[in-house]
Amino acid sequence: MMHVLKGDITRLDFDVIVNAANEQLAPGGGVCGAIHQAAGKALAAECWKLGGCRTGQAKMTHAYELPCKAVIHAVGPIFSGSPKDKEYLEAAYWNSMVLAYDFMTKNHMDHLTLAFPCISTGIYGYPKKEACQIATRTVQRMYTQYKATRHIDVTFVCYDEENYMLYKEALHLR
Ligand code: AR6
Repeated sequence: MMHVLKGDITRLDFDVIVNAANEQLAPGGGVCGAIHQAAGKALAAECWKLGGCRTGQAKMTHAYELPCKAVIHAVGPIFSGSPKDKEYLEAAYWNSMVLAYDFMTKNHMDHLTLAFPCISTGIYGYPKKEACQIATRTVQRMYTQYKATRHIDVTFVCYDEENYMLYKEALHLR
């Protein structure tokens, strides 16, 4: 199932939250800055050891002082207008789901709650409507293709009203 929530992703006691990270996995601004701030300095230290993450890829860390169990750092594209943008944004969502599924399997969980921010739609400038379509379609494609991932409950956590309205519409919640 896919859900939508308006608010601050760092406050959620979900199993796993996703961070809209950069290729250096450095604590930046936006949701990334908020996640690092709430997790404490140990998160940046672990991220630093991972040696970066390419656009479209994702890596998992501990959650430290955050209320969730783990964090997936997914790097979305910096919007440029090239067809590659869509490919990279899809990959960021897809690869995050793969990691979440691995986490669920490794920890013998039969159900997992996963929260996504609206990756790339802030500092990276991705048009929000297109990004919302890509995010919801990619998760739906994952559910259809890999039936096992149905046990991952995905919540899109929107910080701004525009994204919140877009996701409600995309998920037919209005
Ligand atoms: N909870 C949920 N969503 C949030 C929060 C929050 N606490 N704060 C902001 N957002 P952005 P990007 C929303 O800029 O575009 C960072 O410096 C925000 O409204 O955080 O992928 C990284 O280190 C927007 O809709 O991420 C990278 O360098 C969404 O999160 C770069 O920015 C994403 O906005 C990544 O840029």
